[in-house]
Amino acid sequence: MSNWDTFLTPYRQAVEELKVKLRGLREQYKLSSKHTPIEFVTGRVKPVTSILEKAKLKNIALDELSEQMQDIAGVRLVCQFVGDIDTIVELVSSRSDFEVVEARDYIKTKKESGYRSYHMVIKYPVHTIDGEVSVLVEVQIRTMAMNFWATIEHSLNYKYSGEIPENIKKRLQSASEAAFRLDEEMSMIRGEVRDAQQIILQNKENYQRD
Ligand code: 0O2
Repeated sequence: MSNWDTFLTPYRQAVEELKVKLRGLREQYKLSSKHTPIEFVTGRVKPVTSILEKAKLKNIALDELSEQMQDIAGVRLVCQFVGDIDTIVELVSSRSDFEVVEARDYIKTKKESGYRSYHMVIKYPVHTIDGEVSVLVEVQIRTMAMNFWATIEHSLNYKYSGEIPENIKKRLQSASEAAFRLDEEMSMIRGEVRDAQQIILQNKENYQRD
């Protein structure tokens, strides 16, 4: 096993455990008659090449990675409505199995790129054969519209190695505003959408029972 494998093992475990726990919340909401604020959950451990690139860019010494790089482990919670984000923030904040150490609200204050998302950094305890180790995990919470935008922008950043041409940057900023308006519009008809989803869910259950 390489040193990187040893270093990343608790991060991998944290991501796997958190995915199970957060998906469990979604299942509980689905079983109740309440609207689920969690549409889907994903998670990843940053690849070593990206860790090294970010460390270089941010001047982080390799022996300080665990304290200074907060997103080596990341989980993402994607929801339907902007209002769901507050519910998820409350759910995450009220847990006793980890501690929230920081929060960054890129929805109230979007990034220059047009990026919107709510980030929380948590200290998550992992039980290893050598005892308990706490690792930092970045929890990103965003709507499907914000996620669509961020995914496209991330691919373009990759394609242009972080140097997206000015005209495409402008388009992305205007697409970010369009995504924001879509979120606003959907929030206005949230009640209608929820009723429709409830009916669809009930019909599915009937279909399964027949
Ligand atoms: P990856 O591939 O997702 O791992 P910084 O990296 O300077 O923006 P910091 O302090 O590391 O800032 O933390 P922050 O702001 O919470 O951002 C970390 C992660 O948020 C990023 O990880 C992205 O996942 C996401 N993010 C932040 N800004 C943007 C943006 O403008 N566009 C998109 N698409 N995502 C963003 P990484 O390391 O960039 O990459």
